[in-house]
Amino acid sequence: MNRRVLLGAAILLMAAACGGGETPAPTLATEPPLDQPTEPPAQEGYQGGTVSDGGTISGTISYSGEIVGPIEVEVDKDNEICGDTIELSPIVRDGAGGLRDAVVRITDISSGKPLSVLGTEFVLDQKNCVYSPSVLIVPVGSAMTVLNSDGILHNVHTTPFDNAPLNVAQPGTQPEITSDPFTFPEVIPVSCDVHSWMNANVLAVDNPYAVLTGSDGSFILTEVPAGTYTVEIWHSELGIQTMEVTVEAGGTATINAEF
Ligand SMILES: [Cu+2]
Repeated sequence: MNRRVLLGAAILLMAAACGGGETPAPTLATEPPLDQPTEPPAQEGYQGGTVSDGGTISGTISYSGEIVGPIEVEVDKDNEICGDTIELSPIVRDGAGGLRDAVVRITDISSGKPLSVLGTEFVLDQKNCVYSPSVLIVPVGSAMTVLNSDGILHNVHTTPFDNAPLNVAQPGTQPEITSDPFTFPEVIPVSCDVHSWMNANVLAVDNPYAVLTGSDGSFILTEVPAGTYTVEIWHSELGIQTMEVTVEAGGTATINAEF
């Protein structure tokens, strides 16, 4: 190898080391460190705290349409636990028309009482091959515990859009499983792949102003900071109604809505 070739190779090596001829900027010891955040900025979300002079939203949700059912489903497996028939009542109301198991919730509130007022444990039980409760409200950040009180195989299957799905066999020997924590507010259907009639809904909510109507269709949301809000009324079979409600400090706003 002659001298000329060696020189050429040295120039090529230098060019490669310098990234094609660009000279890297020198790093000075006195240079201040770059102010780069190592964690993503805090997400904008609901702020829970003390509510002073809050108001109340209360009322009754009713249903005036036709009642379908109860629907009798013939049980074709696990009869010793599930029975021979299951009665499904998708819409339940009392004699005055009060609609049970509707969810009344504020959808656009950014601060108020803490999320923890919804509870600390959110449990869906499987008992005699029926989910209990049929509607479960869970705050985002919390998980759902699914119990198997039956001691037979169930397969818990959720079908969310935005949250992590759950699709897991729960044999009789496994009395309890836990979902991932919910991260987005949405309605999440739950079903069992073993027993086709088993259905429930989880309502993941991002604020604590969400409540199920009682057997007479009544509900109450307390400690609502004064303001104007969008209230959504959801029922698994009847859909959604929304309305605007203004709550005065210390006052009561009434919602009497009908499906
Ligand atoms: Cu099942």
